[in-house]
Amino acid sequence: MRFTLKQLTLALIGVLALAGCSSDADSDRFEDQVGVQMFLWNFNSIAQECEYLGDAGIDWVLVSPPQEHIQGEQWWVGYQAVSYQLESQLGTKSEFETMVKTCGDQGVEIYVDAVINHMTGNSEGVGTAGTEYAKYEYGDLYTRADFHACTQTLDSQIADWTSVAQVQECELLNLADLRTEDESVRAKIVGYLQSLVDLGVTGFRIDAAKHIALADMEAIKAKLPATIKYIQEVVPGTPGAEPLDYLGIGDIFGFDLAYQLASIFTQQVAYLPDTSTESPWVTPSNQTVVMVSNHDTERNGQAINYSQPAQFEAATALMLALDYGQPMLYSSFAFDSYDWAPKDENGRMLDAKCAQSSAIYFANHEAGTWLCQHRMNSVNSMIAFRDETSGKPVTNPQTSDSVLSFERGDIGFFAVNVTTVDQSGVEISTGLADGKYLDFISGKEIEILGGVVKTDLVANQAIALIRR
Ligand code: LAG
Ligand code: CA
Repeated sequence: MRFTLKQLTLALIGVLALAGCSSDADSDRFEDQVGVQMFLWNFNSIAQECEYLGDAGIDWVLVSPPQEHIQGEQWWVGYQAVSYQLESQLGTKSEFETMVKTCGDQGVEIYVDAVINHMTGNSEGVGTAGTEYAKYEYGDLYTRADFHACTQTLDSQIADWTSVAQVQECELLNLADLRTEDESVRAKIVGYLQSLVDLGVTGFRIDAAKHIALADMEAIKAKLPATIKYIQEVVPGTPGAEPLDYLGIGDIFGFDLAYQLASIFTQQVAYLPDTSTESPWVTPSNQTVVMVSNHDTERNGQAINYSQPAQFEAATALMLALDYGQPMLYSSFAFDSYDWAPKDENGRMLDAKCAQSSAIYFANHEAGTWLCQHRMNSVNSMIAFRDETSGKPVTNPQTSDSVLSFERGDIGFFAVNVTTVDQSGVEISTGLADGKYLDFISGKEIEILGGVVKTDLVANQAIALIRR
């Protein structure tokens, strides 16, 4: 991440200078980068938002699937690929190119959500670029022989999620499953990914990565530039295809932390998230992209979503305060049913816009509202706190019934009220030196006296202190 004058002004109204802000623009630490998933933001809207994102210290944006897909009013049509032409509900190829360039000028890189495990579940239709298709038949691109004929289950669907063979060769959600073991299929996938690299894309989210055999991922990766980054979506639960198994390819999404954050803030129990790598799905910090939620978990109840704005903001602050993984923020729209998305009559996503102050929009839950969670008040200041405390370990974790706190080396202190009940006169003992500290979130000064931090913490409030 990087600091600009504007960011500092935005985040801390100039007071950061007093705290001795240091720039770490050259930092190579994986944990120092911060991304944001701009779920279904169209390319024009992302391009416009990139100045804000760059100023906020955000390093990359994950864009939703940009390739041709089935038509429909549902949000998920993008996950049913029809061809690899860049013509989608998010915009055209030229709009995509403009976005990559505009964002690049602001120091913001583009990651693409790559749908390469499967094509459509839909039986037939016309794609968003005009390609006529039937399930297993996609013009010149793929025909029946390019898809798995899964023999393990009667209906060709994945039934046993503990069977790697089924998970990788049978159909996920009835979606035509590509024979990624075939050279010809691999070549087409490589061609698609390379075309995006040629347009300036930095990396990929590999959609449904655990449904692609490791050997196939390896072969695809081997044909692409070594500099490309991969963040693989490997949902825990299939022995033999767990997150840890895919580390040789690249990075992994940290679902586990999202689940722990949900449990902390919905059950209102303060504990320090366990990020040790002793379980088969908790991956090492320097290869794990962590999040509070993504587009699936915000709909399936496994993670906190915008319907609990205070918890969502506090969980985001906690994620940024920890030193585990590379955070990916999440930004989305309000919805009133699973399938629904804000589109025009042609099935294109409507432009996304943020209010001057994000908090206004975030409080408005009318379906179609762009929530702009990436503009939450505490995000910029927590990115600044993360920068300040880069490389300093989490130490002295403490919990009471309602408050989790810890220190970051000898300079930072973080505390959050995980409950919806205001707490006044909270006292937390600390090993940090006595003196005046700046709360990056509120911009107010807090004094540590006699080794004790004393503060009020209203419902879900966090403080992030740095010595002045
Ligand atoms: C993913 N990661 O592995 C995406 O994060 C997830 O959002 C995708 O599902 C899934 N894998 C396939 O790429 C999404 C929706 C599904 C939707 C699917 C295909 O969550 O609800 O399925 O995209 O568009 C829909 C219907 C299903 C139906 C299927 C095929 O909901 O009932 O079986 O389409 O017709
Ligand atoms: Ca597969």
